[in-house]
Amino acid sequence: MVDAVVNVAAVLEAAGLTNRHVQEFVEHWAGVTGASSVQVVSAADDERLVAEALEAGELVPAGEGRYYARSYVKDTARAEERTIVATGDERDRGTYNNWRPGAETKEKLVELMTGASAGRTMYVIPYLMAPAGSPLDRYAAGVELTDNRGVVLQMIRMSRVGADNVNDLGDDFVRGVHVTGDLANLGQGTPDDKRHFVTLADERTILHFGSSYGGNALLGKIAHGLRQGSYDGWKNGFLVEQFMLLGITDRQTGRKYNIAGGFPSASGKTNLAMTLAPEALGDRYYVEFYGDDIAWIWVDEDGVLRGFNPENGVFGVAKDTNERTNPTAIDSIVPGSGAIFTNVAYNERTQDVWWEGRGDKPTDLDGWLDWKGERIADRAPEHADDPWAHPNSRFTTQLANVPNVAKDWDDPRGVEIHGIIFGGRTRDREPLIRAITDVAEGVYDGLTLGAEATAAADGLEGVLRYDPMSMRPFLSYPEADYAQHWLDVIGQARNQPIFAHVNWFQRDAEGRFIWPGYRENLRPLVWLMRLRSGEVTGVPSPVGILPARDELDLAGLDERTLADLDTLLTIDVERWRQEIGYREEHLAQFDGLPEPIWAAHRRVAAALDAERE
Ligand code: GTP
Ligand code: SPV
Ligand code: MN
Repeated sequence: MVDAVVNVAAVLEAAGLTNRHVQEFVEHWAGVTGASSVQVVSAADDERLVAEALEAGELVPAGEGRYYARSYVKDTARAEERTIVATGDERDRGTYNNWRPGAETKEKLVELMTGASAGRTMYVIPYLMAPAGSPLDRYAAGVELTDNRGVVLQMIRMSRVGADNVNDLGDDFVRGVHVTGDLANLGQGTPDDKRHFVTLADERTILHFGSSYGGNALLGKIAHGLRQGSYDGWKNGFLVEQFMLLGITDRQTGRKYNIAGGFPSASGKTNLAMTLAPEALGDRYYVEFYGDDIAWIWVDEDGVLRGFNPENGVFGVAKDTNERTNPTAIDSIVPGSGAIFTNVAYNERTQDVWWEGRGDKPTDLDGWLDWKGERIADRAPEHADDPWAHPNSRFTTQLANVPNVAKDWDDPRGVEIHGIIFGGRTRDREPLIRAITDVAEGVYDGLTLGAEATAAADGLEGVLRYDPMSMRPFLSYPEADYAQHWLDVIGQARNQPIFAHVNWFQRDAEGRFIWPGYRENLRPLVWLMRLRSGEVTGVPSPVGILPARDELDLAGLDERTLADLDTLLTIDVERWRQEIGYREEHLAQFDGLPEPIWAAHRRVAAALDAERE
């Protein structure tokens, strides 16, 4: 034990990790987990670690400079019911955060982690979840300890990794410990489920046990970038949200608008941020990618609402990604990109990868393995139609590979935010877009975002639920405080953003999406920019301003979409009145919800009643 302690400090020193607090942290957890060695990593170690992972069979090549990994079959998505926010203050208990008392939760995790990395290397990942030099830097640095090499490779792609990020910070860094555990023996989904994904928010400590899946294992991303971040933001005056962030430039007017937007997991953030303008609109507009999953948002010293993407990469959903739906994504995962694919189908002969919606299904089955590693050619007849890829299979690639990444994506000052949108998978009720100019109504709209959950969370696909601002799985404090915090932060901004609710997922009676989505989503966003700058006026409705049909640029839309346009651009008042009842029940769960939110609710309800009369 004494020897190990001496060694840890020496190993860290040798790797240039000189922060004494980090050294103590690593020593402590190396002792608890029983790791046999300690290794500090930086982005420069990627090539070596990839080679080691290939050698160990943890990765296989997917063509030149691209890789494939398969995960344990019961470890393919976030496990929301196993995710806990723990603090020492009972008042932090919220409806969605599975709050537990900090001290006993920590004890439980220490018990689970004790000796659980025996014989393994403990990798020390010093990281920053921000462009270096930002005003929020002091909340963005962390050190993840993990016993999993694959997690290191993902972290190198998704965050900025290197000892310099933490050397000068003293005690001001998030402590993260990830122990994979014996995945085949964790009782996933049983009453004796050993998985625990804990954020000790008031200690700025994250302890995750029992998974190697992204959202459960890349502690910089979800646990720090969203859960710890939102707690720190609440205490320190900024917002941390599961938002994409994009810029749209209108070359004709020279105006540029930056839009942030919350869509629940696997509901279109990556695709929207990567979108290209529809071909039919020529080269008038172009979209720049800032972020696809997380935005940290604050009001600067001039009173300007700004935001940045704290990530360094994209962990994107593979399903339905192809040259037509998202050519930008396809270009960002080409051979040589260093991309890592997880749980897609893999051809061990040709090293090709494939997923549902990639294009035509390969007809020559030779060499193809499904996401479980089973030979597709040998499938029993009753499994012939099973998906080849897991619905939550993903690709990981660095932002630098994304063709439309903004020139200033790395600017520590972030960008001004002009619009905030919410949307999700809502098969009816929600029109294509409705704009909201009042801040409290905009915040109310985010809080009542109702949509279908997706395969990004285990066992929840298709469940209709409220997902406030798309933060339900990541909220680390109570909703009433969250609502107030939103009102406070946005209230300070002198450039009040315009809000909007969008829906790309309206369906007809046969279940077909009536809006073509993807690149075409730029059309309603262009309308929103034009509304904000007074170029169009829209049509008022009880739930916001809708586009008049001729205010949308319809060039090149197909006949079928044009025929459905009236459905897309109108609201069903009766259906909405019913929704108001559900919302009332939903919001009533949250003690102390700010009065302006209730007032917004009552205004919308009254406007709907008036419309009916
Ligand atoms: P997370 O990374 O889980 O937070 O998800 P995300 O919100 O970034 O979702 P993403 O953009 O990766 O999309 C998830 C799924 O929705 C993919 O299968 C997309 O192909 C599909 N999708 C995205 N945009 C659209 C759209 O406009 N229309 C339709 N029909 N599907 C879409
Ligand atoms: C999500 O589930 O919302 C994701 C993927 O963005 S993960 O990073 O795994 O949480
Ligand atoms: Mn997400």
